[in-house]
Amino acid sequence: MTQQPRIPGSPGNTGDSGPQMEEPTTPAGPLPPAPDQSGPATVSPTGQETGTPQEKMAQGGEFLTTAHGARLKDSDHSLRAGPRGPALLQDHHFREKISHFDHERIPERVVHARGAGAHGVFRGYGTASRISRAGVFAQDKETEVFVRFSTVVGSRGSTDLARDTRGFATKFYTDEGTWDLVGNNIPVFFIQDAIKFPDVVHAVKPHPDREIPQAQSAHDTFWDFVSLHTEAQHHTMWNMADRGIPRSYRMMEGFGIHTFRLIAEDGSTVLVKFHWKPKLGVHSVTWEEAQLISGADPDFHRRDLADAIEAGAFPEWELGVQVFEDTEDQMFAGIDLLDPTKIVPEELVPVEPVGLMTLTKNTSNYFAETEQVAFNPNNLVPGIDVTNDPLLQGRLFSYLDTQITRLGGPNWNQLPINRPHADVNDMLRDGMHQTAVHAGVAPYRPNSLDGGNPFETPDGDRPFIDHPAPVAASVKERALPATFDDHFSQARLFFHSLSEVEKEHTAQAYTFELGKCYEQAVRERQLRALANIDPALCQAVADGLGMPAPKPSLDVPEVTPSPALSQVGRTWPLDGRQVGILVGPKVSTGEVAAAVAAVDRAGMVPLVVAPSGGEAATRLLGKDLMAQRTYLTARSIEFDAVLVASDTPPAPDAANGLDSKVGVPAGAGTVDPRVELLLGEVWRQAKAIGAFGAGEEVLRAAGYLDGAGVVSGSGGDDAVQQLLTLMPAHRVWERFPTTGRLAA
Ligand code: HDD
Repeated sequence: MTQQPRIPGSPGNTGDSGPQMEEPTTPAGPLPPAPDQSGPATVSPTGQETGTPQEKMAQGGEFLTTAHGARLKDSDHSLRAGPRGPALLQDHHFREKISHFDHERIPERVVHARGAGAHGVFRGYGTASRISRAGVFAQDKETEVFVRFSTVVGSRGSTDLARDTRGFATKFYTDEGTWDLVGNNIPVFFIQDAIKFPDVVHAVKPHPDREIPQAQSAHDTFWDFVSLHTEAQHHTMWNMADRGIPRSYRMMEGFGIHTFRLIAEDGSTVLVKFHWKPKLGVHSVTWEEAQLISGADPDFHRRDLADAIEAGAFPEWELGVQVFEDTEDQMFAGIDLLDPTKIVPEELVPVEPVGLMTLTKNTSNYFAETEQVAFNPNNLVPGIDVTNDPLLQGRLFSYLDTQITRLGGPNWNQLPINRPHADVNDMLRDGMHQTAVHAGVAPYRPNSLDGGNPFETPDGDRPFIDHPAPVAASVKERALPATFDDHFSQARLFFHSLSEVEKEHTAQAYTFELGKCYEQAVRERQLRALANIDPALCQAVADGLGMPAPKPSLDVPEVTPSPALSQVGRTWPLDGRQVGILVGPKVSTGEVAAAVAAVDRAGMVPLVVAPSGGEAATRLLGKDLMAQRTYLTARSIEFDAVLVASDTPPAPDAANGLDSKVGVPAGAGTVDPRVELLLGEVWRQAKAIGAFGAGEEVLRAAGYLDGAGVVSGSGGDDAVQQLLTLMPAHRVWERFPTTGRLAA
């Protein structure tokens, strides 16, 4: 595990300007992409690998040119009738430059507009080969993938840490065509029928009059919708729980949500639900952290993903399936497998691992890859098929349709990031942005003029087969089966599977969100829904809102909790976690070096935090250690644990501390106020805290030394070893206050 990535030549991230870089004077070609940033595979629509590495970068040569390749002498001055005269229409370079700029933006996605992507590889375990003929599952078969994680509600420039569902969309570039698994980090959806999708999206998006609030569900229209369409209660419960504010994309589960049908070599079928299990476990931030992050580092998840990949801490997920018999009624233990608002608890049907995905490469161009990638649940390969889930059926129309507006025409499959890595011979022709130069004269079949090409695939050559699933004789009607009617018992099951701390967080989230609603009728209606899910939860939220708790209008059923749904109680690997090491005037550099080495050995990232940066930090730490942060630039949100390695200056250095003296009475306290703020936040965020040497005095003076999850060591290495006993549980859970009202 290496340290935080740094721009070559920079002194670290302390905010200092560092050595001056010389301005290049000799013409040179464009820089190649960074080692982890080679472009996406470019395979032509006829399957040919196209382009030299330079062509793939779409830029070549050492000189600035126009778009048609004429070399340019001056790009800083427009052509004018004399230095004080008007601009001339004939200035082709000006017009081309400005006009292209005017058209640089494409419509952002109507949902999932904000995202981050990465390339990787999926390796099949061979365990699914008995149930699916899809080659991607074959033992040790490696398939390139591109994954895009996203929030749902916010615009492209919104914060990563909104309370929201996260998209988890994976494109498998298989030899047999592209397979897109377009899922979320929550295993259920708001609605049961795709026809309501525009309604739920209109409800959760900002209010149409003033376009407020951005990237939030804490407003009247959202709660109006979910309290009227009670099928949304289960998904909403997951959003209000800690799952709505993940610690990292690397620490989220993913779910295909719908039930899919897998078809084996012999034609037999099973029904499956797909699960992505992160190797690092499922973790969340606290609500306070989420709010701090949204101000201090709105790119938190995006940065975390890119930094981890660049540092070589490649994120991994195991793909697994819950397998069900493909029975006529498509039910399991009373759960309708076609209802996307229901899960099947893992304790009833275990998730069987079928392969491993590793993300190994950052994008080299955000627009070309992450923005232009187009996912489509229609992208299926032989051996994987859809079911009649009414939500999935509607998605099969929407995604294909949406790309035509978003990417400007029907040829979006030809964009490098969307090109299949299998041969394509599709008879689709022309249209906006056609980049293929198709040969032949007969794009129809059968034909005699192009030698009969393309031919239909015979059975032995692995065509896609629409499984001849029987269709029950019925009448045309706008209706869902009665088995979709129970909207509350699984929300209750989820709530009762949480630990007491997680339940408290969930109650607080409901209270916060409903507290942001202005309409009393909306709050009352949502409380009535909560009463049918769990009267104690309803009471806690009603108390928070200062409203009476309604009685349940339905029988509240007994449920058997599913421990797999809680994030508390297990331990997880620490790869890529960040440990802040605070140093001050009386620092022992040898012990700090030992702490840095111990954090590094544990696969984590040490970040040394010094009173100030530049030469002052070098004077303090010597040449072999580097300060990545100062007291001023450090913030609790980027640390998973903090180690206080020495004393801190008793009073802030005015030049560096800016307004940190405000509110601190003269002579008060012996701890630098910025360090006090940091420790206070880290404490409330229930993260492990450690100290050694004079650092213990800092913790004592700040009042934390004897607290839960606070350790001290005899030296740098020992203190890190102590931290390592706490960190695998992710948080010091006992630090969160509980009221006892939700304990049952
Ligand atoms: Fe969707 C994007 C996931 C229901 C219509 N959806 C989109 C993305 C994800 C999902 C992860 C972003 C893909 C990317 O990164 O580019 N959507 C889901 C899941 C659903 C779901 C897990 C339910 C199980 N979606 C859904 C329905 C409809 C849509 C019912 C319409 C009837 N979704 C879209 C869309 C988007 C989209 C409007 C926006 C941009 C895009 O497709 O490419 O077509």
